[in-house]
Amino acid sequence: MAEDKDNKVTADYDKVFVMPEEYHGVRPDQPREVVREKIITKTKIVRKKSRALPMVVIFALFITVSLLSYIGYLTYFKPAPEPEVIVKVVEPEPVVVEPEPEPEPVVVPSQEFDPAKIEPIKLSEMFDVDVDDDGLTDAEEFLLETDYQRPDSDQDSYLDGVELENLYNPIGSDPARLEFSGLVSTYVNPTFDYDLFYPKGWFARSVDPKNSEIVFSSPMNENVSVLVLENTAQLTLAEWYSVQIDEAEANIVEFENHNNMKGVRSPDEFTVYFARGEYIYVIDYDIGLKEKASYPHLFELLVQSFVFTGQE
Ligand SMILES: [Ca+2]
Ligand SMILES: [Ca+2]
Repeated sequence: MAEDKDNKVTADYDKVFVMPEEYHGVRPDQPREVVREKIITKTKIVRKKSRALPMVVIFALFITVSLLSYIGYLTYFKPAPEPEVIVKVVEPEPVVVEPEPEPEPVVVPSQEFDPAKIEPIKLSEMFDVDVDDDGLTDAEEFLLETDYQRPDSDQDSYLDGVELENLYNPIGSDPARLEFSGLVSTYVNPTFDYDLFYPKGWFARSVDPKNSEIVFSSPMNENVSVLVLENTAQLTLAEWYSVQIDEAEANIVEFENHNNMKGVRSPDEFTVYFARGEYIYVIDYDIGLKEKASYPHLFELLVQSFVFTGQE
């Protein structure tokens, strides 16, 4: 049997009553005001306690939620570390500057003239026009009155040029020999004992009283001269030539004419040399400033017909 706070008995079932906490320490003999004051004080304490607990719980929850939130943030929203920016410093390749090649030194040709090192223009490279290609230029055929359009003017199977070179008459067989054809004259040098043929129409004259230099002039202002020089040491032609002309011996060309006279030719073929005793005989063809030789085969006529006379 128990009573509720209104002291009403409830008999239906057993009830356990506990003295409220505010009555703890209250004795029944205490005056009512004191009891009342204690109860009020304890009630306030209890209320304060009852109010403080939720605040602690809420605060704890707040802390918990905050921690969880921070952990979640770190877990899911932690910003990925920024990629390490590797700054690769590329050093520029060194620029290789090729040094400019030094200019080739300008070779100044020596002022000394060395004819042996100069390849001359040969007479055979300067022949004038030869229409019928018979070995005589047109100018020579006009002078000799051969047919400049017929290689074999006298139809004897020998070309005009071949006949003249061999001292035969190119315009007939009677006379067969050139010296009797009337196409050439014979020059005789009484001082130095030689003679030779020169073409008709040419003029022969002695430059000096001793006949040491004879000039044969052509109507084309081309001349052939025969000059006699002293050779007291009686050098051979090769020796004399190398000393006088100061050219290499190998540059001269030995030859033998139709009178079996042995001589040498200059490299340019414009000069021929013969030797006898104390003299050198120089036969020289001069075309002046002309670029073409009109009478090269007539010059050759003088050379081929040259012969020593008298006693050495
Ligand atoms: Ca001809
Ligand atoms: Ca002929």
